[in-house]
Amino acid sequence: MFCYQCQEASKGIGCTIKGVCGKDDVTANRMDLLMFVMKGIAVVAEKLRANGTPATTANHFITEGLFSTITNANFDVNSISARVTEGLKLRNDLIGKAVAAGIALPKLEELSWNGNESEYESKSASVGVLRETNEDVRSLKELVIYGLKGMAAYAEHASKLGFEEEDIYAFIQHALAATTRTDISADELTALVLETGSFGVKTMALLDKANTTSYGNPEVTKVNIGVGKNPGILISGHDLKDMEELLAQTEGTGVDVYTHSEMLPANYYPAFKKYKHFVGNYGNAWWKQREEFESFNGPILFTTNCIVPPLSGASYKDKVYTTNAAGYPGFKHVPARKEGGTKDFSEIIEVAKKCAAPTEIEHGEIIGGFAHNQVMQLAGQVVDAVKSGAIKKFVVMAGCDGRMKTRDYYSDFATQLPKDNVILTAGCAKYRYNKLPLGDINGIPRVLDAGQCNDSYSLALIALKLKEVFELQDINELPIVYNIAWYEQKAVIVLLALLSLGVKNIHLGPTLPAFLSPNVANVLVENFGISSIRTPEEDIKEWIL
Ligand code: FSO
Ligand code: SF4
Repeated sequence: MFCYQCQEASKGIGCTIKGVCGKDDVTANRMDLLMFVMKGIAVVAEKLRANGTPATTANHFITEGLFSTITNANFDVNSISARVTEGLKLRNDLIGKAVAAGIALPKLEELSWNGNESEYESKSASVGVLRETNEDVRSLKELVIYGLKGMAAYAEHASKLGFEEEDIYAFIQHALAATTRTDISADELTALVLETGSFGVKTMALLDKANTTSYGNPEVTKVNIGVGKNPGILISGHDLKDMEELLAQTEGTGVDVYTHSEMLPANYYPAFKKYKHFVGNYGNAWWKQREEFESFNGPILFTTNCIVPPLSGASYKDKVYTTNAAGYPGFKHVPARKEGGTKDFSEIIEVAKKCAAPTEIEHGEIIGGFAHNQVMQLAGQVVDAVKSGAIKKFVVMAGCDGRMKTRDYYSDFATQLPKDNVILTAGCAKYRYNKLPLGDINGIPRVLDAGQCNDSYSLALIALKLKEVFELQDINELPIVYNIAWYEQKAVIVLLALLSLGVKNIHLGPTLPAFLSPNVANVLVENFGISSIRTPEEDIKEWIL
């Protein structure tokens, strides 16, 4: 195996024996093969679309397939193999259609290879990331692919709510197909990276529309972090449709619902707040799950990543369920909803009824719900605070949390920030400082949480609004510092989206991606001013004071 797609890539180079995330080599290789098959599908789908006969079956196959290869989403080699088998069949069907329509197809192994399951392992060895021998081309191609993975995840969430845009699917397939080209230049690939960012903005906007149309605009909310007396179900991940159906199906059953990690922002939506048995949020970011799932006592539902493999003696491991693209060997998988139907969570509810109520691990409330609509309502107050000098700077600290000790930087940075600075956050990065007593500025909390990582879109809208109010020419003239923490590929699309909006001088940590070759990293430094982080003291001194 060779994988270097996330921030925890071994030694800052890549995982080669087993993933730091827990992914074994066979599963990693199978994912490489799935990528290879999906690239073939993308090549044919693009040709069919250009011929006026879009292959709609490819749309979801590719977005779900990409999602299943995101860090920490799926550890189940059987489910990845099943996708490979289904993908080969789909590709061959599409090739048949293209041939029948007289469409010329390129000569590519991605289109010609047909193996059965016993050959998957041997084939996967030759189709991984290192197949591209030029380090810079590989870096640019993988940067595009990781952006597409994040984009696909967001497109999937939107589609679950009935919101889809054909041009997003078309772009994903076009870009994936472009990575099979051996004649593509570094300049073309660089342009494709930026275009990926633009489509990232479009996809996040679509998901924002899907979420707010379906569940209302997030509003300022105090979220309970303590527990009630009933048994509960803990729901994690990012899929709000699953949240909706779980809340509806648990109502009146005596089973409460709690969010974990990235599902916390579900507490901010009016449509979910109405449920009395929706008690609040339990615990912290994804990487604390081994201890927090133990004390939760009830079953857990993963709607997406980030899964941490349970320890062999974990008491909760028989009570974990996955759904959508997520999977783990031994965890039960809740099947997709049938057209027009709902998912069936009855088994999880029955398991919960037999469990003890959660053990309280903390008490109190955290505040959130500062997505664009809510912040626009407070715009007058915010603008006055900036004009009076009460707020000197905004620091965007969006992105991911992770288990590495180096991420203590973010808590220290937040603690040491001058008191006239406001943190704008989104994603699970917030858990590094959302429970610190950072106070407020004239009633405006010093940590404004917009929501999930995809709600970084809200932060971009807020920045654009401020630019308009202050009549600035350039978004970079605003008193905003970007200090983004990344972990997996959704953060990659958030980063590319910000770059495509013209945001410069983003600080990225805790380390720069292993998949950036020195030359590609240089391009990002020279053209966009991207830099890494140092110590909180040094960074605050240079960026803020
Ligand atoms: Fe975090 Fe995991 Fe949302 Fe990611 S829970 S790390 S960027 O999946 O997607 O912020
Ligand atoms: Fe390693 Fe990250 Fe890949 Fe897992 S996803 S194998 S930790 S680089």
